[in-house]
Formats: sequence, structure tokens, C-alpha cells
Amino acid sequence: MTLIDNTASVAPMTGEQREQFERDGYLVVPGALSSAEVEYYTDALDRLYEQERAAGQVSPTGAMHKLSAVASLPEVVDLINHPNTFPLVWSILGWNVHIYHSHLDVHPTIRVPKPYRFEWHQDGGRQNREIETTPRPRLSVKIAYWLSDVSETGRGNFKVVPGSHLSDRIDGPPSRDIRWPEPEGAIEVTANPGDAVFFDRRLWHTRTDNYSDITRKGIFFAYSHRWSHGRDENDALFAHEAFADFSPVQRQLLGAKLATEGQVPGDHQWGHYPETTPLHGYLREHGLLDPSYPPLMP
Ligand SMILES: O=C(O)CCC(=O)C(=O)O
Repeated sequence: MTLIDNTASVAPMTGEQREQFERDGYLVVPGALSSAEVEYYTDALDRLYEQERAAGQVSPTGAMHKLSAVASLPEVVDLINHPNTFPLVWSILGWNVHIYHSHLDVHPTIRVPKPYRFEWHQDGGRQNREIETTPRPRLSVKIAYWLSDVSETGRGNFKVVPGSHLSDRIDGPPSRDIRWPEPEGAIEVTANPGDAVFFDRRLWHTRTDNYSDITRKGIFFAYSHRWSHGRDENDALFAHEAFADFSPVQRQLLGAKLATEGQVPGDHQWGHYPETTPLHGYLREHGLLDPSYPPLMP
């Protein structure tokens, strides 16, 4: 589908954009997508949503948060290097980049109030425990394309603390279900359909619940450096007869798939399943996990 004018000249992010991004940790790109593009991507997302709903794959509130955006919906591929947004990515991260995480989101009106959950976070999951410098390094950036109208607050807007990307901590509750004041300076980012938000993964942010009448729709792509992938090619090794005798920790170190039935392999690599991560099990067994050192917290 040729919705994009590929003959337009391409330029890096402007000095003003860079200054704003470095200061606030995010930028809004107004009108990143034309109205024809918004219509095209909305149609595609709606079709996928209907399939997922029919297959019982949406949440009890009807929300869809579908990972692997292009694999799940190949029609969105032109968003990943869109001329109105992609220059922001390479202007910050350089050319050796890939997409390491992406999602297609549909959040219909919530009819029955949801239990409270403190959802403020920096992106990257365990990156935030496992990297020891202060402030933590940027490592990745993310683009959110808005297909629904979030030009007013209260529509499931993206909420951020501007300038918080250089803070490793914000004040939060001891457990996520304990009601806690919103961080000082937090704002809901407003955007029209077709606008994009480009943000630093370290920016403290949260999704907000959508109690408005408008179904919230957005598509997100996170970019990081390609060296965050393994360099060794071990597929043949996994099929070799010797592999059967390798220990579980050895298999983990060699990049074998560790996800068991019902576990998402990508989430596994992000550290979501310590119980099936052999080195975690080994350290736990030997009393070597250490609550005082974030990468080794049980
Ligand atoms: O959906 C949103 O508004 C926020 C998404 C989010 O938390 C994320 O991309 O990490």
C-alpha cells in the first residue's frame, strides 16, 4: 500500500527537537500520519481486534495488548521506518538498530472500574535492575502512533513525568496494589489521531485507564541496538546429540529456548520467568540470591 511519499527529502531530527527530547524525555510529532494512513491502520487494527475477540484472546475488559506488531499484523510494516518518525530513532540511536519490542493496543471503554494498580515504570524490565550506572543508559527509544483521539485527557492517555528520564527512581508503593499519590509533575500527553509520541525508555510513564466513550487505539514500536542480540549462531548445536547432556545452566548460557508450555519465549528472555531460568534456580538453591543487590533480588 503506497500511502507514503518516499520521494520527500529525509532529514535528521532538528536541533530544537533534540533539545526538547534531551530535556523532557519525549516529543510529540503532530500529524505524523495522514488521515488516509490513520484510516488504513485503524481498519487493519480493528480487523485483528475482531479476530482476537472472537478467539477469546482479549482481556475481561475487552482490551487487546498484542505483542510482535508486524508478525501479528503485517499491514503495519510501513510504520517501522516511517519517514516522519524514523529519523528521530536513528538520530538518537544511530544506524545499528532493530525493533526489540512492539505492540498493538486496543482499549475499549472500561465499564466496571478496575482494581487499583500502580503502573508507573521505565521500559526495559530487568534492564533497570541489571545495569549499575546512574543515571541508567538510554538503551532504547519508543514510538507510539495514535489512531484514536486522545486530544483530551481521560481517554486512556499516555501519562508521563516530563524530564524524569534521568531519575532512576520515583516514589512508589511497597506493592503495586496499594493506592499511592501520582508522581509530582505527572501529565497526560494529549494527541490527535495520526500524531506520534517519541520517548526515551527511561521516561517514567504509565498507561491510564480509559473510562471515556472513545476506544483507545495505538501502535507502539521500541528500538534498541542490534548488539543486544546474541552473536553466536547456536541453532545447529541445539540439534547436536551432545546438547542433550548439557546442564540446564549451560543451555541457558548458550541461548537455548527456555520457555515451557504457556510461557512466551520473548518474555522469558526478558526475565519474566525466574522459575524456569536455570541460573536463578541454581542460585536460589545455594542461597546465593541477594535482596540487597538489584540484579540478584529473589
Ligand atoms: O499505553 C500506554 O499509554 C503506555 C504504554 C507503555 O507503558 C509502554 O509503552 O511501555
